[in-house]
Amino acid sequence: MTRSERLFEEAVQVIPGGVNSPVRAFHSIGGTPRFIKRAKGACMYDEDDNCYIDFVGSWGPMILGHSHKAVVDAVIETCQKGLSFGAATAIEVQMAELVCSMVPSIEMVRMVNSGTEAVMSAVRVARGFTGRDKIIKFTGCYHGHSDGLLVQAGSGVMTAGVPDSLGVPAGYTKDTLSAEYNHLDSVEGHFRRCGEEIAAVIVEPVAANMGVVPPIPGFLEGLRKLCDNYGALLIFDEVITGFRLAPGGAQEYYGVMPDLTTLGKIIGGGMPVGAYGGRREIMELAAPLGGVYQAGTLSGNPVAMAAGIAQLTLLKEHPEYYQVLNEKGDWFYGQMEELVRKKHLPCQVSHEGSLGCLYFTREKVMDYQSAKTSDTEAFKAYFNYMLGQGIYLAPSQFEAMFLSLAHTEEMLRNVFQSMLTFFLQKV
Ligand code: HOZ
Repeated sequence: MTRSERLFEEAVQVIPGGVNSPVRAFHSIGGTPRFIKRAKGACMYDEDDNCYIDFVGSWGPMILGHSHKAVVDAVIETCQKGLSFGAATAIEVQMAELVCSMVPSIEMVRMVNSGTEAVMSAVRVARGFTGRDKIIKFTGCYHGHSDGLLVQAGSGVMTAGVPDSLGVPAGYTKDTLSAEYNHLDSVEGHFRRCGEEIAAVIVEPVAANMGVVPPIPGFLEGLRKLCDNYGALLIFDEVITGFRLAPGGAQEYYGVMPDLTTLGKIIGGGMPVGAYGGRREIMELAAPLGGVYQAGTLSGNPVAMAAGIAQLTLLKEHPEYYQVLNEKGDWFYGQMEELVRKKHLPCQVSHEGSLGCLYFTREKVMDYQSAKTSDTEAFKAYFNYMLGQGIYLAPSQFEAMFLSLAHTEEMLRNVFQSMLTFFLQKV
């Protein structure tokens, strides 16, 4: 029995499903989750000392690679001064200034502890600002696990076998309207029916919780226009795209400005952080300035701020990193596309910048319905083969692959070789 197997046996006795977040339980791909002991650069090591090239990167934050020296040093130095004060600190001001200087539409920002919290708070501010209750979200987009947003969500909900979560009272979701990603007409329909009641549209600018689905040209622009026409706010959930596609996230990359932006783990460089920000007049509604209440003892925690500032500062000072990262993505996913085309594989490669997904379907993936045509059994075989080759992919068909600056060309060529071998053997 391996150490991971033994740990999992112990874990299931005391943690629901043996994990603290469902997707990592490996339910949809079978087998035992690997228990990770340490990571450096693009590599992770499990408790049995197996080494994996990691394409999860803590679900996004590891843009510089794991355990980057600047980030680790900043954390150690800050820890020595105290872990949490529950009082204002200079480092929070530094972080807020950094975020406002990088993300084009953010004039004011509030730190929280996770993406879930960021979205929950942004939606509350949007409702407070507009005096309206309804929000529109997209099927297959995931915005964390707050009650009102667990409606036809992506990520683990897509493989949990239930469309929505138990335990969410109907009253909490009655104001959540679902539309189809990349289908402006479905959004327009809601606005025509009840435009005066809609506070906000929330969207992942690149849907990255049903695999990876980039917006078709005109989709984000169309959302902006519809929101403007009906006096609703546009919220970009940039928990995955923020500081990844460009220094200013998807809004800079696509040139479409939201009213509010939510940010998550990336802003903490791997520490538990989230944030929401946007136009000054909207953000001034957050307590204590305005009447929208939101608070948290650990919000703006100095250690988390130090890690985030170290990573964001490097990204800001080196805009060329984005060229490197995005070119790496274009090359790597381009090679995969070429393989699929040449060998007539029953697959689609969907990607944007360093984010990508190999879907096991012949249908072009552009929304939830097409993503769901994937053969999850085929993905399961692929995942397990790759894991056996020392390649750690997200353990679900409906999650993204994340490249980092630490992935070398040699590593990517090896991954590509393993893919080739898998398809030659199995398909
Ligand atoms: N919600 C994450 C995937 N989109 C997974 C989080 C985790 O297991 O850490």
